[in-house]
Parts: sequence; structure tokens; C-alpha cells
Amino acid sequence: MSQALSTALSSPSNRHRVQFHDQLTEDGGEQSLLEALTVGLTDSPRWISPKHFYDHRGSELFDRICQQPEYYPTRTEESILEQSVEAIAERVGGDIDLIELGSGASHKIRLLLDALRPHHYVGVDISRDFLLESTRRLADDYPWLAVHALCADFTAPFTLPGLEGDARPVVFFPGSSIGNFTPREAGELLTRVHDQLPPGGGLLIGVDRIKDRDRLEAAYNDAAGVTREFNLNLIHRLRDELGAGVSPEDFEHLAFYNEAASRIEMHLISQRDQSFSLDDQIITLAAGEHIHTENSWKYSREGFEKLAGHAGFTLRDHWCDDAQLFDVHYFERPA
Ligand code: AVJ
Repeated sequence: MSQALSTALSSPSNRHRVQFHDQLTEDGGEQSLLEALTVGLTDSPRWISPKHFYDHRGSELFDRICQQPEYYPTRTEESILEQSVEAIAERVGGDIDLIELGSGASHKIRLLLDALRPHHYVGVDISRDFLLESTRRLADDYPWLAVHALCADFTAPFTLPGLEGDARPVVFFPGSSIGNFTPREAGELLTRVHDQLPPGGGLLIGVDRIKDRDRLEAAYNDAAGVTREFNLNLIHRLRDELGAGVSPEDFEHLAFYNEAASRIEMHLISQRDQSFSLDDQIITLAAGEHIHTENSWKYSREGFEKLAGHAGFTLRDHWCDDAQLFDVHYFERPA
């Protein structure tokens, strides 16, 4: 390779050219971690929202979950995107902006960028530093792409940033992250996305399917214990960020499929009688008491398409793997 060419290829021409929009702090109204955890831990039964898993360490642990052999959703969704990328590009069409909700490490989007060739990419995530790192890497690797990072909590109403030009926005919501919402909340989120899109705007969304209990439960109880560590990260945050007198050794990880509700549940179980103070309150946990930390809803193909239909979307296409473990749907807001 000539000197000039190798310089051109390695030149970081797009380096750090990420436009950053922070709706978490701009809003000001955001509930603090202390307030949020205090509300749930003084409730009965006790709970913590799964969005609090994702500090920097939690985002890294989630990334490692996705690499575990038992955790089929990531691998399966990636294989669907890889296999069907041409069909997806054809269906979605050209002249688009891509907005990724819960962009995390932004691996999956890489499978689509070369085929979809969007004008802008907007990564939306709650974990600010993680979002900045991953969008900067993306900007470095795709010099032709205008990269934006939007730090926002999409469990609350949020606004898509205005982008230059008149490309059609397409929202990419991978990983079955929609599963963390109750079906009613999921419907509300879909409605909000629908209402923010112009007619013809798209939604490409990955959803984990209802399947046999063994496969589902294995995915949330990996042998390497990464999901356990991810769940226990909430205790790390209580201790390290909020100064609560708790220790990860005093809690155990529980994950099981609640078939009647079509959802995986994760809990932390107190291993002994214990109490600690939080925001001037004393929290007392009995041995065996649960803190409910996550629900992950699973859908039939038809069930999810019905939910999106109620939000106003029209189904345009659908792709899945041969074993039908995972669905990727493409919807549009009708003109
Ligand atoms: C990011 C919500 C899709 O429910 O499978 C993975 C989170 N929790 N292992 C999921 C998760 C434990 C994940 N979602």
C-alpha cells in the first residue's frame, strides 16, 4: 500500500465529530438515582427499575451477557440482520436518517450502515459516557456518516433531535429492549414513536419470541454468571454511589419464566436479615425477601404486530431465523 493511501485510510477524519444532545440534564426534572431507588425499595413488594442496571459497569456487563452462549437473542438478531440486510435495505428504501434507541455499544447498527447508507445516525441511550464512547468509535469508523448522540431516558417522553435535510427518519429499536416495558407501556412508547415520525417514517424493531421455558431460563442464568453479576450491579450502585451499607455477597440472583405473564422475571434475594439506610430511611430486608429488578416480556409474532397496529403502525415486512427464536419487524407510519 502506498504511503499516501495508508495515511488516508487511517486518518481519523471524522474523529470526535459527534454532535451531542443531552436531554437527561437539560430536562432537569429527572428523578435522581437516590429518589428512584428509595421509592422502589420502600414499596411492597420491593422493586428497582431495570434502567438502573446501565451505569458504565452495567453497560459493559450487558455487553458481556450478549456474548454468552446461552444468551441467544443478540446472536440470533445479528444473524437475521446479516442474512436479510439486502432485503431490509430494499424494503426500507433510500434517503433516510437512522435513529437507534438504546444504542449501547452500537454493534448491530454496523450490520446495517453500509446497506442503508443513512444521511444521519442518532444513537439514543441513557448511559452518557458509554454512549459517547460508542458513537465516537462509530464516527471514526464511518467517516461519511453524520453522527449524533442523544442522551435521553426513553422510558419518559423524549424528543428526537431535528436533523438537517429532509431524509425520512427510520427508528431502529433492536435487542428486544421493548420487552422491558409492560405491554401497556410498550404500546404507549410505540404510539409516542409513531406520533414523532412523519408519514412514511419507519420502525425496524427486534422482538424476542415466546418459546420453551428451558431455553428462556438458560438465557438469563448463564453458566459464567455474567447475568448474575449484572443483576448484582444494582447492589454495587447502592453501595458505591448512594453509600448504602450493603454487600453483593448478601444477595442472590434469581431469574425465571413467568409463563402466565409471558415474561422473564429477575429478582435479587436477600440472603440474611439486614437493614441499611437510604435517604434518611431505614430499609429492612428479611432473609429470603425479594427485590424485583426486571421483567422481560416475550411476544408471539402476531401479538407484537397487533400491539404496533394499535399504535398506528402498518406492517411492511418481517424477518426471523429458521428456529423462530427472534423476530425483526418493519413498520411504517402510513402516509
Ligand atoms: C435489554 C431488556 C433486552 O431482557 O433480555 C439480559 C436485558 N437482562 N439479561 C433482556 C437482560 C438480563 C435484556 N434487554
